Amino acid sequence: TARVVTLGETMALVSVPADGLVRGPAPIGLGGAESNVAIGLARLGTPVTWMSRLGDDGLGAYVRREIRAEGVTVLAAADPDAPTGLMVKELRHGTPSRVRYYRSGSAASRLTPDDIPDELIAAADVLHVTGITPALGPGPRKTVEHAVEVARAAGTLVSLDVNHRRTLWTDDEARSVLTTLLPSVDLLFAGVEEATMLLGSPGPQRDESELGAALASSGPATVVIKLGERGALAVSAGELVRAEASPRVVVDPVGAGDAFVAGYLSALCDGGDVSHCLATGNRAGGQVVTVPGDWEGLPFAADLTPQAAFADEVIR
Ligand code: KDG
Repeated sequence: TARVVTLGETMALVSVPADGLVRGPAPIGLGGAESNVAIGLARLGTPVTWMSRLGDDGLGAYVRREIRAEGVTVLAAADPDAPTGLMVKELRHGTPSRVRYYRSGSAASRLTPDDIPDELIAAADVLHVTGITPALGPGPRKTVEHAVEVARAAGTLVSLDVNHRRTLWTDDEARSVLTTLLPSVDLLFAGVEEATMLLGSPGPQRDESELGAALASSGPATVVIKLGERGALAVSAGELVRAEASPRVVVDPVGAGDAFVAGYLSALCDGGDVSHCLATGNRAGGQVVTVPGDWEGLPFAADLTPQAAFADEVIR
């Protein structure tokens, strides 16, 4: 059985160069916050199931095959009436500058609670969801709310990554939906801007640890504030824990947050304390940004051993 279950939309991904013009043939890839986390967990040896809907089309078959190939259990109906979503990443000097979505009316935007077997959530240690899914439409939103309720009733830990996407919904919509979930969330991940958005403005000026503490008072036992290249902090049971990240050459920052969550959750499933979870998250996030792609650079367990941290020289 899966120790972690997650759900959300995964899209096919096309990357186009600096002038933004699509000229075939372009390589196709895939990405989705929750399947990125699932792939990260699988690579680190944590059994994980990803649930979704895909189109009954070539892109859907491709997405399904790739995620399965990474060792993730995939549970996703092939919808004959709606396509797999697509996103296009525009690159400047090889670095992503903008992501465009072609996902409205996609198969995953038609997710319903019936797509999600309750018993899988109840049997898992962790349910991980993100703020992207409820932004996709009323069905996905109900699906997240239902999954959280089932987890709650079964004693499965509920993990939520805010993952705010302003192209999908407004700050006000996000705040109203996500703050309703917060009392049922055990573990919350947010960036500084996302935390500020959730707390609502105008509000008092808060530093990053005050943001964590303020969100912790709305429900989650642990609030993790992701600080990018500066690492992360957690407010857990009233205690503040910080972990620095090591400097990295950033090639593609997209997916750093998902990698961080994968590292954190895998350490959590292994029984790690908050500071170990933060450190593992930082290391996973630091690895994924060094190569292009949302998830391709996610570490395997061997990459996170203390020896691997110093093995930067070329092996020949
Ligand atoms: O966190 C990275 C994700 O944003 C990316 O892989 C695509 O899920 C995605 C989204 O909705 O932006």
